Amino acid sequence: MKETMLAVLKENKGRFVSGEDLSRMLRVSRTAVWKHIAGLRKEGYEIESSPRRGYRLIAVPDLLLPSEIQDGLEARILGRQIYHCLELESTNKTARELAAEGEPEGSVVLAERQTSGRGRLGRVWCSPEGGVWLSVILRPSLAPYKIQLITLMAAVAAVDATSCVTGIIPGIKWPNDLLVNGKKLAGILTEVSAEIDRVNHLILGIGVNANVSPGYFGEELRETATSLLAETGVPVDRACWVRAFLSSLEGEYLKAQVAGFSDMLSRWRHYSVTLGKDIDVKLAERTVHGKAVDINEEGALLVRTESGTETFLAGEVTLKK
Ligand code: BT5
Repeated sequence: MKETMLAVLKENKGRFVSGEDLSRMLRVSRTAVWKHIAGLRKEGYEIESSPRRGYRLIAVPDLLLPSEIQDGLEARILGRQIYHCLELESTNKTARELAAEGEPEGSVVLAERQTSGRGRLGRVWCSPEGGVWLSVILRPSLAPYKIQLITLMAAVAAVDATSCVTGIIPGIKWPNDLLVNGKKLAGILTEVSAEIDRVNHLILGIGVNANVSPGYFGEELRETATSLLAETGVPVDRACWVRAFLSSLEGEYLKAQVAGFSDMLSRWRHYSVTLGKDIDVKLAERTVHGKAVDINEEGALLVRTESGTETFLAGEVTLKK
């Protein structure tokens, strides 16, 4: 009901809609209209009311509210259900809990800030207000050794979303970073619950420094991180970014189910800033130096070293100058 009322107010943006018209259109009492208006105001919508003329929408809040994302969302499975919180420890953690309770594929968890955002290997992910901190629950019929492909797919979708909203085309650093001018704009964390031969569910988490002010980053990140705000000089429409991301991700996901991942992998290669470069791959027990030559059909990185070509499914890549 609240969503329908919001849609009516949006259609009439700038114009008053009388309480009587709203109650007639929505088939509810005037008191109910008033209550829903109060609910929308509580969410941050600025709505002017006039005793004679009714209600008019002045401004929508700068929050990633489900109603804002779903308005114009082209994806049908991803984002069908969206959970939004002002603050969470980690959207991946919440999504994991939901998935374990049987939450269907496609549900999305968003937070305005995370108090315990995580990167790979338990590293801290800095998640202040202004970013996009998002997790999607997927239930792909995929062998566990292929889940890296979902990380690569998310990176391609994030490039699509960023170029659609800002015109900037980030580079993808294998396996999970989006870079702009050599600095990290976004990171992806894919976590999986699996049996030996099949995936139960997968949590695809992505963090994008959308409108994070460059001054926010502490000393450690100042040299290595960037944001869309820093790169463009203007705040971006975060809801629009999320819509574009979910639509592109769903497109790639459905395409892969029918035709496999080869098209996505070609797109990944096109945006890669890793292939063709001299790199170090840091593993728990050693660091390998060589030239990144390709990725294989499982998303693993092929590196030509002095002693032959090695294949890496995980690892920390440093690009050499
Ligand atoms: C990643 O890990 O890049 C994965 C980040 C995933 C974050 C999302 S946000 C939504 C969801 N919920 C979560 O709790 N996580 C996911 P990794 O490759 O391990 O990189 C981590 C490193 O990036 C850190 O050690 C820092 O050096 C750096 N870093 C931390 N915060 C950053 C930020 N906001 N921007 C750029 N770099 C950052």
